[in-house]
Amino acid sequence: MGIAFSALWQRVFGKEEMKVCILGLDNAGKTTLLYKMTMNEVISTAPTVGSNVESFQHQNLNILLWDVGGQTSLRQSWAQYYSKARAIIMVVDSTDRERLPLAKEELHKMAHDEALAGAAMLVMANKQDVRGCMNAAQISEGLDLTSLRDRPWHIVACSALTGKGLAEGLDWLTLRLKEA
Ligand code: G3D
Repeated sequence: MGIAFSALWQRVFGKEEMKVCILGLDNAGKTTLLYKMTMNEVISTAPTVGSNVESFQHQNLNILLWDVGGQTSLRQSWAQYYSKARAIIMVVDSTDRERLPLAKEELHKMAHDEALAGAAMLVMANKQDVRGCMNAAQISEGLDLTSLRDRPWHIVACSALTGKGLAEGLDWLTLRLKEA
């Protein structure tokens, strides 16, 4: 399973140097997803970017892993790290009904950030292995994804633990990045 993801990931992003943002509220499963998708072949490059931002290198990719929620005053100084990112992977904890409105707020802040204009947005409705979690349609509605009109977006139901949905998400990104 891991090897397949690593190959897929390489197919998605090709050989050129590229920036990708993985963001979401704390505990959404970003780190687990990152390691699953890259088969642990990821190097932490700049742990001092900020208390809730981590930077990784995987093959030709610069990956910024970012806990969003609050800290608006610091956002400005992070723009240099994420400007010109080609893809945004927003990870949502499908069991966290209470903080879905906060996730929505953060997603739309990113969507309106000029530094990320045009970047493809993949929403990963994570933790689908947990009984009683929200499904992708409920999360899509809660995040008001249909209001995103200036960029391609897609939502997948996934589980970083089982690997379900990861290939589908990466396949979608492959197509979008080829089109761009
Ligand atoms: P973050 O990087 O977004 O903050 P983490 O989130 O990747 O650290 O994950 C937070 C917790 O959620 C971890 O549990 C992790 O194992 C769990 N998690 C991540 N993805 C999934 C998933 O798909 N399903 C389930 N059931 N749990 C998941 P701990 O207990 O280590 O805090």
